[in-house]
Amino acid sequence: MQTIFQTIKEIAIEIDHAIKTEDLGYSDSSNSSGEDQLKLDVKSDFLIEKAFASVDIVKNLVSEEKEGVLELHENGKYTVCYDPLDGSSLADVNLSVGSIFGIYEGELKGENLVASAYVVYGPRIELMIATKEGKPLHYRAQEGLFNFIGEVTLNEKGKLNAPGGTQKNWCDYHKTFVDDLFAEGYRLRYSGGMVPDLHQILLKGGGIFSYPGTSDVPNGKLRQLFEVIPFAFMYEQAGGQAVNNKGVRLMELVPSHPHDTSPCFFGSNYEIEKLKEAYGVTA
Ligand code: AHM
Ligand code: MG
Repeated sequence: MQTIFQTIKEIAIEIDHAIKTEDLGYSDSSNSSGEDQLKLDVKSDFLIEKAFASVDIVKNLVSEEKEGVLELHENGKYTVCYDPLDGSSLADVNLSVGSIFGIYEGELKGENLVASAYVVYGPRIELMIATKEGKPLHYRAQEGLFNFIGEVTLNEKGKLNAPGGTQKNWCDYHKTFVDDLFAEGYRLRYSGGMVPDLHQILLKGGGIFSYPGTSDVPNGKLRQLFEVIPFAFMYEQAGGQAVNNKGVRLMELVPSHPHDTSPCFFGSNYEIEKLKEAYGVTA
């Protein structure tokens, strides 16, 4: 597993360099979710595939930017599911973007995720790694090397509210839930990049990030294998919770297709319990 983390560190430095130096425009292709791909999406995907091609323990790759499963090493043990450049449409306005990695052993479902990691490309490059051994580990790059900053723990309750999805298509009880948080004094923090938004909540001690199902997109936008499950694991290891609109742990998701999405809510305990009450799904 350490080989995979080391590879992610090397990938992070390369993608960061591409973001800082390459063309920010669109390519002439679209991905499996029907979204136009930026040249940087394609380049980041290429860099990740190239890097894992020499890591024998990686059996398969599943990418947000590829249709199916790519077999790398027949005798490998793990499948790495990744979003090469999440929030890439924010690169041209110079906001932070990220890469997300879920490492699975066996069938691709939440309970088979064994580790996750994400990289934030901001003013600095940061990396968070979570395994079953304990709290997420936070690193920051300096001159190409990743220095360990510390373990990350969520407080029971935070102050930040990151409400995603098109507001006019929210259901009434979701709108009431979001309004109630603001009435309690929560502050809005939503950049449009789930990596920096969820990273901020983790490092500032807590709050909630939501991307609900809406009337136009009932299963939400965020993809289970590359986005939802890796961050659900990260939040649970930090002492928080991550659930869907039924109050079910996102770690219990079983996608039927690599690009399946799910409504998702990640936060510290107070906010997620409040969410379950608002959605009428308290056990
Ligand atoms: P992407 O993988 O195509 O970049 O989309 C995922 C991103 C998330 O980072 C972010 O939370 C969400 O899309 C923002 O969507 P919206 O513009 O609907 O708020
Ligand atoms: Mg994404």
